[in-house]
Amino acid sequence: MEKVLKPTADTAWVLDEKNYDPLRESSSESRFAISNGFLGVRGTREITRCARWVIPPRTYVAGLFDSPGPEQPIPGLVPAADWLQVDILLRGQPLTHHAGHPSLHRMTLDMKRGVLLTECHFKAPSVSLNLRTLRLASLSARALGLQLIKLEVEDGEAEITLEASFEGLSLGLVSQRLEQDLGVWRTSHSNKGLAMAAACWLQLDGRELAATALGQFKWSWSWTSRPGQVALFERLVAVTRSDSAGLDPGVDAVHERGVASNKGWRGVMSAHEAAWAHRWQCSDVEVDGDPAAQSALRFAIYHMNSAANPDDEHVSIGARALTGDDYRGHVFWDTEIFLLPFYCFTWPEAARALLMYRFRTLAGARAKAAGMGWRGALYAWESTDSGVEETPEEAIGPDRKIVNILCGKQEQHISADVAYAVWQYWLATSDDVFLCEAGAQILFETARFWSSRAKLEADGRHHIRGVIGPDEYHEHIDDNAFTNVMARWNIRRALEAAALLRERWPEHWVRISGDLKLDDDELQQWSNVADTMATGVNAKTGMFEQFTGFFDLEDINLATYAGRSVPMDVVLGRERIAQSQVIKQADVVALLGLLPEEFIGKTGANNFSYYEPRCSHGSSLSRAMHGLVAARLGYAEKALNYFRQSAAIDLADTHVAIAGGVHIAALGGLWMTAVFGFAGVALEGDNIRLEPQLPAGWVGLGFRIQWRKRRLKIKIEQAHSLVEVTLESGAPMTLLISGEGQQLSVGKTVRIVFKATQKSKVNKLLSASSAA
Ligand code: IFM
Repeated sequence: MEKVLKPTADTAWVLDEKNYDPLRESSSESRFAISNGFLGVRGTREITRCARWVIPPRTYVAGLFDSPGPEQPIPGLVPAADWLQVDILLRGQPLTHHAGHPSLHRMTLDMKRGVLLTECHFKAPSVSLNLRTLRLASLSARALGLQLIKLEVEDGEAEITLEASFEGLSLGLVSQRLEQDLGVWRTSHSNKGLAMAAACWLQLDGRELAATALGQFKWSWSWTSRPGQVALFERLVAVTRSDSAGLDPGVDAVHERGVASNKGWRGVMSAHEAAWAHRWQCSDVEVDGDPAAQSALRFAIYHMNSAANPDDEHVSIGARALTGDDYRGHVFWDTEIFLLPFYCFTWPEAARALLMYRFRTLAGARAKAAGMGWRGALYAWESTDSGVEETPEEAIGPDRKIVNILCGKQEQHISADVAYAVWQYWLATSDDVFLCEAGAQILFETARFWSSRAKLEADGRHHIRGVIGPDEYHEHIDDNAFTNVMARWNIRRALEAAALLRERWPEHWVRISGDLKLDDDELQQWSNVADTMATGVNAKTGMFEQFTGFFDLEDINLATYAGRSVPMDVVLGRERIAQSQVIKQADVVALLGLLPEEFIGKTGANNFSYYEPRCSHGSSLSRAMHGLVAARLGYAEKALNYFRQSAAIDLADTHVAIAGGVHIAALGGLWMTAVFGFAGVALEGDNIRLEPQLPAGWVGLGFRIQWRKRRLKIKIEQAHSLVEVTLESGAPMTLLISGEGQQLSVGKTVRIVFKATQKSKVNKLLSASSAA
């Protein structure tokens, strides 16, 4: 066991925290969370679980949503019992961590292996002990959790007791069956089933010790210590969820526990490590020359690989994944816009499952649109398992006053964001089966929504009034450029999909158009709406007005508020900020990030220059999007700054405390900035291109991506402007590097000297002049 309890030696793969600071614990618990997309466990320390939590230990089960009751009607993830509870008693006194205690307290997230390790040294009167622990949520068998503890007596003799238990057995769930090592529960309102089956063992100096006491999910062992003695504790838990009232999840949990017990912890561990090795092989990004950026990317990729489950099409990834309580597990545009790119290019199976979740929640989206008087599908701004809108209508503002939240009604760009992700997935994977069976319907229903939502007015244009764009500081706005241009794009892709289906898969077209009652007249109407959509762009300058009247609002110089410690809406107040050009997060800049082709020539740079200084980055998503766009524009150093600031949100607690979970969208944005920004990977119709522009300190950048059933390994070397590409599997292809087509065939490595493009030269000049 010794070996597995030690972290990977290469520090670029580990996140370490030494000492114990109760004030920082809840942030660390988010950072150090382990997850496999089904089970998520916060990094709460195993022992001394008393009177020290800001947030109780949490084990989340994806999709286990329930509404607690009339006083809290909005559903959220119901935590499962905490299966890691351990008390170690020395002569009846529990071991506890103390702040400032000279004992060693080390917590290490071994990202390479997907395990959380702790190491502590305790010195009690006349006994000293070393304690090492490991926990994992198995990536190879998602129902399984494993906990290992090694207790080594350094010196002294004492009566030791190790008590293992489950805590919170009846919190928020109705128990149906509680046996010694099996629990079956139901959620009170949504009627979902949860089961947990556990097994524990303890070995003393290599011999199994019988438990001295047993209770409901409780095991206890006692012995007398002597120097050099080693106790090894092992706990397996199998967790299952059932969504239908008739299915007993206990049967599966017992089965999974049996399979795992037969394999033993070594078998569970090695299958889990192999699964992580595979994930890293597909998704690692190596940065040469910038260790901080390397660590940030590993952390981001670790959490993204932890967040997804390709085997469950009924769940998606919440804004804090399975790492914290904030937003109650609700799913936002964060998933489609900030995470899907990573999955499309490194784990298409996970991307597909996430999009299938949107397909399976189409009914909720249709109902929302119909309820508001429109046709088609308007996705929930905050979505759980049903697809019904779950955004709370009120919240307590920073001034302790009740604030109305309008996003659930007005932040409608979500429908275009989902459609965008569908199309990107299809372009990246050429998964025609998905397009025919699910994607096309999403495209059609969202296009139908926009075509009924946009209204033709006297100026001959279609307008979308009364929305909120990504910048949530301005409500009830008209013709938000992001929303309208994305809506137009959504409609046009739906028309393209209709034409494709008709031509290539007529039987699917007949089925879908029949089911949706979609005819040529309606397609023509969509086309008219798209062609006459108001976009707020000035045809002469290419400047987008964020929404009608934005340019007339008070222009506030944000530089004068540098160093503030609270968001700008708190500084200025809601009323004033709504009357100003101060924006919460990338809005026109987000449009530039998603649809750069809508910005001709220098207009991308011009729009960026206008909106960037007006952005207060009140959302954790904002800097990531600015980083991506800045990198694409060739402002590599500015982009790197945004990259570092985004990384600091979770790694240095710079946003607001991250006790509520990691900001998974910002983490997705780090990957996008590196791969789409600095490496310049982009989809271009039936092609994929690379346009590297690395920041000065980055000696090299290496990564793998998948594209249309092919695997590519890419290495960029700054010093020689060299790109090395190997097609590792799949059919021959052409890769565009700095605009020139390179032929790739399996096994051959192509080395190309790339030229700084005209665009990047121009932008470097612009970047230099704006810095001056
Ligand atoms: O989706 C975001 C939104 O853009 C800003 N507020 C937080 C949400 C969840 O991350």
